[in-house]
Amino acid sequence: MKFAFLMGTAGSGKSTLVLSLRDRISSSEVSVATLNLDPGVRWLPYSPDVDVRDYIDYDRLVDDYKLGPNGALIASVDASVNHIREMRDELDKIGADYVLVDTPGQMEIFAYRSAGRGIASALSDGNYCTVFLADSIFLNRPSDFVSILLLSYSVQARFHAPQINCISKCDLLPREIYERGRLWTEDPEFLKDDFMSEQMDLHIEISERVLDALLEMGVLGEFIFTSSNTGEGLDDLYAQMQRIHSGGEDQ
Ligand SMILES: Nc1nc2c(ncn2[C@@H]2O[C@H](COP(=O)(O)OP(=O)(O)O)[C@@H](O)[C@H]2O)c(=O)[nH]1
Ligand SMILES: [Mg+2]
Repeated sequence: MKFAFLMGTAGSGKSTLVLSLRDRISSSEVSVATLNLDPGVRWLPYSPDVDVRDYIDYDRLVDDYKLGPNGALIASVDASVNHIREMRDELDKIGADYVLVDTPGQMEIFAYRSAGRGIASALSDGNYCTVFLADSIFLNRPSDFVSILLLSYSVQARFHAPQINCISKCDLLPREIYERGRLWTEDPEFLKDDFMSEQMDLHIEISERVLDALLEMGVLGEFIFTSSNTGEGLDDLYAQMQRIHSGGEDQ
């Protein structure tokens, strides 16, 4: 069983991608299970095969401990560590080839708490990759894109797992921004030029060295442009998952 943990800022399209990717890669040869790890979510676009909400009662935590929404989410994610075995048993019964894991809407609650990485490695026996979704709104300005590169790197640094980076919801991008984003992701020099001119316009100097360091570390790497609406990039995303998990084979 191979796991892919989807992560990204709130609204970046994680839950929707779980649905569209599952539908794209399930076939007679490849079985896919879905796991929801967002204890506070009210509605999901798919019906998860395994659901942390069966083990954690978010509303009760709010009532019993008089917690606000964020406090209750943090307590819920921490408490889900106690149910890893049961969730894994459920997944073993299903016996899917791939498990697509949906994480809490606000990524910091999973990505930046040690419970997140603990859950990922214990559930999967270390057999997992992370899929980072950079919302396409981050292509509007070069500095927005550099900030999402930093976020992508910080997820990679926390999880130490192979990571696939995507620009999500790319169907929403005007053609011009889409094309410019492609140039940025394919050739760092374009990104650097646009970023430096923006910094000059804004009269601020963060930067050249920060961007150079990111580029040197290879953070830019490959970005797959994906859309759950049109299906763009989903085959590429699956191909990457296969490469990571088993050298290109399905099983
Ligand atoms: N146009 C477009 N909208 C999307 C896409 N993926 C998700 N959305 C919408 O973006 C919003 C947030 O998506 P959701 O999957 O809940 O994001 P999450 O918070 O990361 O799980 C919802 O209204 C989705 O319908 C996409 O590929 N294209
Ligand atoms: Mg979600």
